[in-house]
Amino acid sequence: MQVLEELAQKVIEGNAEQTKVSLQKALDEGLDAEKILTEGFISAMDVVGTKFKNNEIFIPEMLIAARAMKAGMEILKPILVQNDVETLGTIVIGTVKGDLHDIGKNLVGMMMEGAGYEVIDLGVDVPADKFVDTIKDKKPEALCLSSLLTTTMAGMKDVIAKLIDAGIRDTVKIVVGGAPVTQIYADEIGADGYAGDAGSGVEAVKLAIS
Ligand code: B1M
Repeated sequence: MQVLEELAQKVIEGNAEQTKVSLQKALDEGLDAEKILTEGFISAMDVVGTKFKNNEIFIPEMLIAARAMKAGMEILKPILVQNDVETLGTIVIGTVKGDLHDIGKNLVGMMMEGAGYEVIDLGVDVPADKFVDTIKDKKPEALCLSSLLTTTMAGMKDVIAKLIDAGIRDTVKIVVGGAPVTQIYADEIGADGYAGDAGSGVEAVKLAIS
């Protein structure tokens, strides 16, 4: 398990090159990709978040830690996403307007791909109108909305309101997630599902569209 602690430490330090070295060690030791993701990468970002909250580190350090995680995820992604299954349907995903956090959203997208969905990723800071236009154009089975800030969560409600205005709310299932989002909030804004992490994101989408 030492290698996962080492990996997490390299991410916390924001050392992308050493992150890749530690990741390779973990893979060479035969550790499971999902365990590496949870105990190496996600736990590191939790430490980074706590340090930021306690004013021990600031935005630049948070950013370089995120970059180190991304460098590692480029290697881990193909292993997490290995699948030969037929496409189960299309998912549109994005982080709502005003919010630049994309690590969690990217993980959810990867898990969806791994589960056999075609994923259209609209990126971060996505205006409600862009979600509406994409739903009209691509007609996906589900829309996954991500928000990491209490100040941007309301953007999810805006997307649902605009889909209602456009008369297409019932054509797509909406599943929401992100650190400040809860099942209670999802119910309050009229979403069809809520997921607290990337793995349950897949389950929540499957449940919503079944
Ligand atoms: Co920011 N940030 N950040 N940040 N950041 C948080 C979120 C924060 C909790 C840190 C803290 O104070 N402890 C705090 C938010 C407080 C709040 O509102 N409740 C915060 C803040 C305040 C800010 C700024 C406002 C700071 C400032 O400028 N003063 C600023 C906002 C910028 C903006 O968005 N407009 C800001 C900026 C940044 C960086 C750009 C530097 C960087 C993001 C880089 C990037 O994403 N490319 C950053 C980072 C890295 C973080 C922390 C440290 C890590 C986030 C992360 O990637 N976690 C974060 C603290 C934390 O979360 N521990 C923090 C790992 C990731 C795997 O988890 O994203 O939660 P998460 O995703 C999970 C689940 O939430 C869920 O599944 C994922 C995988 O399990 N999930 C979904 C997510 N989306 C889903 C969608 C679904 C389903 C599940 O759809 C179905």
